[in-house]
Amino acid sequence: NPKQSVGKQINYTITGIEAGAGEMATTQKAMKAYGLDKGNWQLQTSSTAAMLATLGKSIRYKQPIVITGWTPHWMFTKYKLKFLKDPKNIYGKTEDIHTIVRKGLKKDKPEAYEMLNRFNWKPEQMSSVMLKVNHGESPRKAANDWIKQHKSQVDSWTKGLKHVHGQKIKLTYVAWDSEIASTNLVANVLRSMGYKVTIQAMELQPMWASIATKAADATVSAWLPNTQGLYYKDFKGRFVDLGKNLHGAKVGLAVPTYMKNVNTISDLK
Ligand code: PBE
Repeated sequence: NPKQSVGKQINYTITGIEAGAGEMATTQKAMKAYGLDKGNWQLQTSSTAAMLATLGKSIRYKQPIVITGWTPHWMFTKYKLKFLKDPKNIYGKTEDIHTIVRKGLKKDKPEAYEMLNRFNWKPEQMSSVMLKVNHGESPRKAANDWIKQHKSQVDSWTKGLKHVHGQKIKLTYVAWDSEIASTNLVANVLRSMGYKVTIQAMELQPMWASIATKAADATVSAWLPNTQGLYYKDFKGRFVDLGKNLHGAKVGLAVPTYMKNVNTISDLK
C-alpha cells in the first residue's frame, strides 16, 4: 500500500512550526478528528524557518513531506504544493485576518483608530510585499514602495484624518512573513500621519496578551475564526475587534503535488 509507505517514509511526522501558532492547535484537533493520533503520527514542533528549510530540502530530493501550510505565503509561489482536503472542515474553508486594538484606543488616538478600522487589502497585495522581502528587500522599504504604487487605496484609509504630531503608538505582531508585510505597511501609513510608531515582534500568546493588557495599541495579525480562535476566546471582552483587513487566507496540511496518492487528510492513515 503506497499510502502506508508515505507515513513510514516520513516517520509518521507532520513537520510543524512554532508551538504557540494557531495552526498547531488546529492541527492537533485535525489529527484527533481524522484518527491520526491513534496511529503513530506526531506533529513536530519547530519554527517556520526550519519547516521551510525542511520543505525545500524534501522538494529538492523529491521526497515526501507533510507540513502545516498557509497562504498568503511565498511557499505556494516558490513550490508546487497542494492543501490536503479536509472534509470534516477542521481548518475552515477560508480565514480572514483581523485588526484587533486595545480598549480605549478610539478615545485616546482617534485618527489611528480610524485608519486601522479602514485598513484592508487583498491576498495578492500582501503576497507581493512578502515576495519582495523574501528576495532581500527590507520590510520597511518594501512596504513604502507598495504605498507609493497604491496611492489611491492608501489615501482612502487616511482621507479626512487629522495629522498628529509625534504621538506614540505601538503595534505587536509575530514575525511570520505575512505579518511582517502587513505590520510594516500599517506602521508606515501611521508614520505618514505623524505618529511615532514602534513595532514589536513576539510570540502569539504574548501578542494577544499585549492588546488585552493595553501594553500595545493594536495588531493586524489575527487569523480568524479558526486559526487563532482559542486566543480570541481566551481574551474575549478585553480587546476591540475591528474586523477583517484581509479576506481569503487559508490554513491546512499541505504536501508537494508530486505526492499523487495523498489528497485528503484521511489518506495519511
Ligand atoms: N500562521 C501564519 C499563523 C498565522 C499566520 C498560519 C502560521 C498561525 O497563527 O498559525
